[in-house]
Amino acid sequence: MVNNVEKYLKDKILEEGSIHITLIDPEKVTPQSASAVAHDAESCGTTAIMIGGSTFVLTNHLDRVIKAIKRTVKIPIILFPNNVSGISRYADAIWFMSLLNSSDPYFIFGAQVLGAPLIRKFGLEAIPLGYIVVGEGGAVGVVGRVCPIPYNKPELAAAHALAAQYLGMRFVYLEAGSGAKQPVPNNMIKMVKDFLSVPLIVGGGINTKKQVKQLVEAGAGIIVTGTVTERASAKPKLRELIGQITSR
Ligand code: 1GP
Repeated sequence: MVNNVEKYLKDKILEEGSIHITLIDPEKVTPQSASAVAHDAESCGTTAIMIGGSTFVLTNHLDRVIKAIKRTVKIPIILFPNNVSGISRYADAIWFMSLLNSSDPYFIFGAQVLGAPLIRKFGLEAIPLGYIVVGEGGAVGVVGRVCPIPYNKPELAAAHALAAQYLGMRFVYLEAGSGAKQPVPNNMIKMVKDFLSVPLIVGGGINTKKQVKQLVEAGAGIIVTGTVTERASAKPKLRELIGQITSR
């Protein structure tokens, strides 16, 4: 078990330059299939497992999925909640995230107020994260009532990211939306990274080794992939994408 997940992630980024995290959507898995994916991902060199999706999941099911993963892997499990219902006592940590470009205060600070006492009660490690949606935004764009940052406005992404850092958030996540046609553009990553001293997480629509290479070169500290794990033949793809990071 990892005691301090934030330190573990930051140490890994320092050691390896960039790392990979596997995202599992609890709504799309059974406890058995989730632990199989987590096992494959761990064996390919992923650094942690994130658990979250954009729609509603029953707490009972979420708990069972996390417990099954926990029995299978040693790497930490970090909640990536879309709402208070995405909190489980069985995880190791939670991204304590604010959807910075939502037009609804609930997703910026409301859900956080409701969730904070629960996080304390469960003894979860809370890691503050500024979450920014760019481009189409996919389901999170709709559910989170986002005012998305256009792909051709990297300076707006950089301003949001810098504001997150000045507010004390210790990670920034640029999200293109799960299954996005295009990942976050490389020039946007570069500009955001130039502004930031905290680690930059990038996710959404990442499918190829070439994309991973370019995103890492542009400055992504953490690459998140989710949809690729939902395919029947996920392991070779995971090996290919994670291998692009670990083999550098
Ligand atoms: C979504 O960024 C993540 O929150 C992962 O996106 O499912 O497209 O890999 P994909």
